[in-house]
Amino acid sequence: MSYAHGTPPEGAAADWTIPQRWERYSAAEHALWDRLFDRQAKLLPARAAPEFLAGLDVLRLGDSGIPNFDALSERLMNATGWQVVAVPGLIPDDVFFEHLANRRFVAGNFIRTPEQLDYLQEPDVFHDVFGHVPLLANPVFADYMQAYGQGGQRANGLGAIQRLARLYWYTVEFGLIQSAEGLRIYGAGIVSSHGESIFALDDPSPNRVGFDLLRLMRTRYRIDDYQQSYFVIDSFEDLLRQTLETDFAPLYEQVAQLTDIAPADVLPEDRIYTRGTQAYALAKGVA
Ligand code: HBI
Ligand code: FE
Repeated sequence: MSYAHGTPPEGAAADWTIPQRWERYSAAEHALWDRLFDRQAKLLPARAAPEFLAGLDVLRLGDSGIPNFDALSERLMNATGWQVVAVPGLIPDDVFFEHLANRRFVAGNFIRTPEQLDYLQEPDVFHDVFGHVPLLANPVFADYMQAYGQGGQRANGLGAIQRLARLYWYTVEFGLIQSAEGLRIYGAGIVSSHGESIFALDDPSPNRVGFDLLRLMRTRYRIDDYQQSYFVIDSFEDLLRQTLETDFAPLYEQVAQLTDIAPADVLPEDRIYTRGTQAYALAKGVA
């Protein structure tokens, strides 16, 4: 269910949280988590950022079954002072930002059906917990997420949420990072997707472009298929430093004066890792 506007649904608190009700998951739902987990666990050691893999270990996400948010929050609290709280689905932007600004990550408490193994429209517990929570055990990324929440609260007052949302999309959801072993994935939308975990690193179709905040905030994104461009950060320290040092208000004004960039476009000034063929997107008739 989607709750983009309005008041919290029946049974939810004023901040839109609900009890996880861990005891209500069926054996089949726990087994589906295990199946999704095992599939990604095989793929990710050679592909995901070392910081993500370390988070899986520290938080013991490999233990069988859908994680209990209370036990998970205790480990996460010890690592970086973050918690995981349950919500029924998408929540309003201002409520979402308020949680992040206070180091609370909101996670859907439901799990996809077996028919939705590879694609779903609303973030479920596997996307939210497996995809997002491991990096919250990393102190630098943990600070970045809080800074994003605080930035969201300011963007709200400046009418700039759509611009700032692009930063979340191209880093937190679909980011790539340079590592000693070459390019690695860290975005939650990639690491929680079997297909995109391969596509984002290995497919010749998408562009892979060096992170540039102004350029990124001009770039539209697609929500219905694999990305046509990915942005590569040098390190989480660099990402955090840039977002803390940048004064976003003038940046939003600058972006407003410039044209949007289409998801597949490459600019002369881009720092290009891969110039994509866009063959995948072209075959689907979208590029
Ligand atoms: N709600 N549950 C949930 N999860 C999100 O990722 C989310 C949301 N509401 C709003 C929102 N994201 C956006 O504001 C940001 O991605 C920018
Ligand atoms: Fe997400």
